[in-house]
Amino acid sequence: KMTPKWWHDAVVYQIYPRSFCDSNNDGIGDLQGIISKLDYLKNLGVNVIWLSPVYRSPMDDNGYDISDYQDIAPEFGTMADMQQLLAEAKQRDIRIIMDLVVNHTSDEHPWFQEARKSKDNPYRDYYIWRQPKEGGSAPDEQGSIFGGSAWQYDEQTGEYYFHLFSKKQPDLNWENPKVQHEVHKMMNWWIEQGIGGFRLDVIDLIGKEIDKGITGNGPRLHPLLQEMNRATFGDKDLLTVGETWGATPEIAKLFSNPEREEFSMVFQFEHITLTWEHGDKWNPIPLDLPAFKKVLTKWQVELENEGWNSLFWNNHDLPRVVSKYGDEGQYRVESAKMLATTLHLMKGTPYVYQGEEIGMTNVAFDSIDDYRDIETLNFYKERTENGVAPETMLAAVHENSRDNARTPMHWDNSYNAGFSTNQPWLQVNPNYPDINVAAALEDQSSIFYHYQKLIQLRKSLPVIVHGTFEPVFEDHDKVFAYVRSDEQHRLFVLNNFTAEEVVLALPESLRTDNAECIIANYEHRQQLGEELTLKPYESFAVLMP
Ligand code: TEU
Ligand code: CA
Repeated sequence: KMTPKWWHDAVVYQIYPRSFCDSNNDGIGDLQGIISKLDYLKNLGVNVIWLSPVYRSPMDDNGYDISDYQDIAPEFGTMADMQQLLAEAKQRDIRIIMDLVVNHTSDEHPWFQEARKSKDNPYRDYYIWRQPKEGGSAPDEQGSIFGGSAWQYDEQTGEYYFHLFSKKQPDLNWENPKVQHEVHKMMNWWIEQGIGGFRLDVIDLIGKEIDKGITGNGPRLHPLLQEMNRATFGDKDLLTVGETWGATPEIAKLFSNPEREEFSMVFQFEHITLTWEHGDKWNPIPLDLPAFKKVLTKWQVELENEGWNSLFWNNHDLPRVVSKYGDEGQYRVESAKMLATTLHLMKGTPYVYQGEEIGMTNVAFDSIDDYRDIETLNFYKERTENGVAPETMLAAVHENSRDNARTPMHWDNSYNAGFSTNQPWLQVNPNYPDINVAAALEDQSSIFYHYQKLIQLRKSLPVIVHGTFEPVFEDHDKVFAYVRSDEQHRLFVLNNFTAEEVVLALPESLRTDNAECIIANYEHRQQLGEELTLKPYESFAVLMP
């Protein structure tokens, strides 16, 4: 059995600072904006905030390109604002997790500015340089995740540097012990500021061995992480969550098995990429529910005693969950609640992405010019130049662009959704008059209160946190159902993932006349007979007597 940790029953709320709340009306969300909404988050019930990057940055990738790890971007505020945020959050028992982006820095980071000066500069080996091939072309065919080559030629010294993301995000050379020490020192500095942990950006890329063509899950990865753990957060009781696109359950155990002393947990993306044809997000395909259930079940079962799951449907890189797996039209409220219940009652630590708790939806701007995300813009250009029809590409953008998640948060029905009185950096979703926090707070049956309830239940019912997970109706193509059990309770969770009524024959073991319904999105159920008819997107959880 696993030693209980504070983050086992925590619920994390992700803030994308640029889009959360703009306190000084320059069109960009900021730290004072976040401080002004802490009471709102307290009311929701979350006890951890994952803050997407707020460090000094030229913002080529909205802060995932850091030019000073120990300072705050002026558009977000100052270090004093950051200290105030930490203190005000602490008063409300909310911990702050910093986003640690150390696979790469900005090309405007002083390390890179030095490194590019000359081949014998002391910082040269902080990054990855290779000579051109004969004739001057890039050292190899490795592509960037944001499109084009992963190699950028640098005039000054006549060599190429390596970047898995934009050319303004050169990869750090983790084979260099100096890089390791600098990063550890910086992490310890943040720990001293009183943070609650780290979310480690694309951390499974730091063990790369590019000359062998290895980027993800390289042979040097786990030794590096164990060293990081020892040198920084290991004895500090912090929450650490690695972003690991390449993780299988086996790999996730390497990261999160407590005995190995690496991370608390990782984000895995296997359920996410099921709607990408051959792993290509610009070729979206419909959700295959049986496959989706199989993946989620596999992760629940396999990490049972040797790891810990993080539970999430969306984040700042992904489309809005209600648009993706639910119904953003007629059944928006029902389906958003169903998805919340499905996620929060599984075993693991749930993450709520800003706006998810009010059922915010994807956005569909008519013109590519209204998009801001570097990945979206790069791929739109690349694919349309290579013959994909602009309409086809725009449809894919509507489906999967990262900007779906990044439109400003809807606070109320005033101009720009109460986010800013000025033109926001990215336009608001035009549906804000209907979908906003003020409206949700006034309606006792809103999605917001459903999330609030789920978060409360996690604090009061240990079976949600530690109970075993057992799938039921495993082969059903419309419902996702499971039973969570511990010595005290048996919790049956049933979710209709479709807009259709579903008639189910319940096995004997799941029938009862007096179930205790703990949450539902239609009427509470007390009797579960032989046959059950579920309404569109109906979802409920009952404690069996
Ligand atoms: O994301 C990692 C990453 O690989 C994503 O860019 C992902 O591949 C893409 O969105 C899906 O198509 C992390 C951050 O979450 C992201 O915001 C950053 O842009 C990226 O790293 C670089 O730091
Ligand atoms: Ca601002």
